[in-house]
Amino acid sequence: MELLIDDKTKQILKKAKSIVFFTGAGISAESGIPTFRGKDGIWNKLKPEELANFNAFLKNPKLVWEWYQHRKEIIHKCQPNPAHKIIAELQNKYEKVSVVTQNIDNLHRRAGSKSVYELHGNIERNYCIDCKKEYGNNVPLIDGLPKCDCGGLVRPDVVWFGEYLPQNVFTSAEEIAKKSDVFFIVGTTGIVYPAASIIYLAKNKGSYLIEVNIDETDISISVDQSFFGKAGEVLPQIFSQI
Ligand code: BV8
Ligand code: ZN
Repeated sequence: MELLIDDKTKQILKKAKSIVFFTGAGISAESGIPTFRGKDGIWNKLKPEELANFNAFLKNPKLVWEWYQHRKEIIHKCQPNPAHKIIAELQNKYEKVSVVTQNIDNLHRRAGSKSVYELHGNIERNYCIDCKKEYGNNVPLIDGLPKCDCGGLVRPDVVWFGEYLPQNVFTSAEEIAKKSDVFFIVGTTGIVYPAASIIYLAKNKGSYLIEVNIDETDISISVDQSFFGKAGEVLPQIFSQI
């Protein structure tokens, strides 16, 4: 069923110079990557406290490391979907298109997006917890443990619960959110902070907020326009009318 956009939203999107896409796990769902809190969410089976935090890693580095390798294997079998692709294509249509993502799956970059702010890191990157040496996917395993040349443990370069977000990335993401004409919120429950605070910063600075989600969320009450449907279908339909 063709989605209809009201005139006001259409005019705003036609006139926009800078658009930010704030994305969460839902934008990668149609690529085959499970979300966190949906009905098939990964947190339903596993407790984030047991896996996505530094103490869990120190307690059982092999379990946490293998969980990320498993997630990476799934991601490597997946492709960017039409939602990732249209965002990348819009870079040729608008002066400035930026992506502020909570996702660590690297799919926005694989789709061709250039200006990507990864608030929670990237599963393709790793680093030594002692000497901070950076590794790609070529991490030496000693007795099944990811080990640095210096003997330190190597961890995924992702932000775990209780950890600070990369300050430079977060500050830059806040700056572009403040300057955006339109701020899309795509596929996120908007409950993880401080990432979600960027949504309200954009709103307070006068951006036009458009939510794209299959369900209503805590954010729905604060946006100017919600489109309910799958991101891979809704985003192309929106921009085919602009
Ligand atoms: C911090 C990376 C400061 C790792 C992630 C107690 C102690 C410490 C901190 C806290 C605490 N209590 C609360 C906090 C703050 C905590 C927090 O916000 N917790 C939440 C759960 C309440 N935040 C933190 O800990 C952050 N750090 O606060 O540091 C500090 C420092 C020291 C001491 C105190 C404070 C760090 C948070 C980052 C955690 N890392 N990921 C990994 O991935 O393994 S979070 C994880 O959640 C992912 O990044 C994910 O992106 C993010 C948000 O989830 P969503 O993306 O929204 O995904 P979700 O499944 O929830 O929703 C999917 C949505 O898509 C749904 O709405 C669904 O309807 C929709 N959807 C589904 N399919 C589609 C779709 N939409 C469109 N189309 C579709 N096809
Ligand atoms: Zn090291």
